[in-house]
Amino acid sequence: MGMDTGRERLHPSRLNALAVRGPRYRREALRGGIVHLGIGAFHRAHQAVVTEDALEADAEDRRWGIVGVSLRRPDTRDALMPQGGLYTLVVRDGAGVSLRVVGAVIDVLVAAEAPDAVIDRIAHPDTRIVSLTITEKGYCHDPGTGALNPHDPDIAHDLRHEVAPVTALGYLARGLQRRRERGLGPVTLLSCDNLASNGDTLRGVLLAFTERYDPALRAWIDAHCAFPNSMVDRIVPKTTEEDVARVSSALGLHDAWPVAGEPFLQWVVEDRFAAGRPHWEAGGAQFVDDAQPFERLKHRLVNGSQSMMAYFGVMAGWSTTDRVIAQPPVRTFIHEAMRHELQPTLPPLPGLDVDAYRDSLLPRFENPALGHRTRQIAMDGSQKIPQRLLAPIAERLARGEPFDRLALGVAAWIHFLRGYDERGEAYPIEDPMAAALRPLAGDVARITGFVPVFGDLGTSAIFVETVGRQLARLRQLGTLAAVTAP
Ligand code: CS2
Repeated sequence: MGMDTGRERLHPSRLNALAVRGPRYRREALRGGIVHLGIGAFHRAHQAVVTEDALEADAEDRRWGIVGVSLRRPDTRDALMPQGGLYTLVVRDGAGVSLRVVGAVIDVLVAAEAPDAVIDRIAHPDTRIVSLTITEKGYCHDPGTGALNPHDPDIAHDLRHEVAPVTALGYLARGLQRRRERGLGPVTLLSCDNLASNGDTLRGVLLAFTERYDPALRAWIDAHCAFPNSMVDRIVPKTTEEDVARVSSALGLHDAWPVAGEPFLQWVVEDRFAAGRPHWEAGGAQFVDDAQPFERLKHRLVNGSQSMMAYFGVMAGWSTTDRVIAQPPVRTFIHEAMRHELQPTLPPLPGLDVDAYRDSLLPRFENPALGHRTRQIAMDGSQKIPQRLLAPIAERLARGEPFDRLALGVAAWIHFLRGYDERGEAYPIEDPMAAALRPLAGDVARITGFVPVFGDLGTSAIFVETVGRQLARLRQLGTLAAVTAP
C-alpha cells in the first residue's frame, strides 16, 4: 500500500489509547510458536485473528505468537514492522463496519532477502506449527492429480541445493533438515489453502520433494511431522487505498496495510497436532477427526460458485460479485447450480443443515460493502477449477447425472482465456499455466485434453461435448443469455 495519510503511525506505544478494540493481553511476552508462510491479507484476516482470540482467552499460554514470512516481496514486512507487527482488521457488510487492531503477528521475515533467517526460524526451538497460505500454485503440483510436478522450474532449482530456495517446499525442506540436525522435536505443518485434502496434498508434495532431495530427511518428516487437513473460509478482498484512508481516519493513526473482510469466518481443522496448538476454539475454530467433507462443501458451494461468477462477471463486465449476483438470471443460475449439481455430490456432513448453509451463501456473495472483484477471483483458474468444478463433474458423470450448469462454468473459464471481454476490452490472464493453456483455448477437444488440469476427463466424449456446447452458446449468445437458459 503506497499511500501515506500523513497521520502518526499505528504503533505498540499507542495501544493504551486506541480508539478501537486492541489486543487484550501482554504482547511483550509472546514467543513465536507459529511460523506462517505467505502472510497475505487472508491469513491476517483469518488464522491470525483466531489466534488473537486464543491469546486473549488464555493469559498464561504465551507460546503462540506468529512469525510471518513473505517468500518474495518485502511489502508486508515494510508495512507492518514499523507498526511493531500491528494492523487493523475491518469487518463489514451492508449493516455496518467494525475495527479491531490485531497483535498476534510479532515479526515478518522476507525469504528472498534473508533466506537463512527463515530456515533458522523453522528450526527454532519455539516453533511448533508451520502454517501456510501460499495459494494453490505454491504447492507446485499438478492441480488435476495433486502430485508434485518435478518439472516445475522452481522445484528443479530447489532440488539442485542452491544457496537459497525459492519455493515454500524448498524452505520447509531446509528448515526441517536443520531441525533434525539440531535434534529438535516434532512440528505440525498446517496448510490453510483451498486445495482438496490440503494437509494430505502438502504431505504428498513435501515427501515427494524430499525423496529426491534427501531421503533420510523424508523419513524424518514422515516420522516427526503432522499434516492436518483444514477448511478455511472468509471472503477477504484485496485491500484498497480507500480502506487505508478510512481506517486511518477511524483510528486517528496511519495503518499502512489494514485488511478488510466479511463478518463470516469458518475454520474446520483435523485435531492432529504434533507439538500442541493454540486454544483456537476461542476464536470459533472447529476441531474434527476428518475435515475433508467440510473442504468439499466449501470448495464446491462457496469457491465453485465464486469461480463461475468470476468468469461470467469478467466476460459480461460486472466487476464485483455483488454486481454479478444482482443480475436475477445469474442469481437463479448460481442457486440452482448449487442445489441441483453441487450439493448432491457432497459426502454426509452429520449435524450440518446443508440447505441452510447453501442459502446463507447468496447473501455473502451480495455483501455490498466488500467489493470482491471478479478479476481477482478469476486469477489462477488452472489451479482452482479442478477441485471447485471438475471434481464434482467427474462424480456426476460417473453416476450418469447431468452437469450442464457446471459445464457452463468450465466453458466460461475457457472463454475467459481468450483475454478480452464481451465489450472487446482486454485484460491480463494471470495464471501459471497461461502460456500452455491459451493456445488450446480455441478448441475444446484440445484444451480438455490438457491432463495437468483436466486429468482424464478429456477422454469422456460426454464431457467434451457438453463443455463444447456451452462454450459455443457463450460465444454466440453472450454470457447473460447463456446463463439465463443453461
Ligand atoms: C476466492 C477465494 O479468489 C478466490 O479464489 O474464491 O479467495 C474465496 O474468497 C475464499 O476462499 C473464501 O473463503
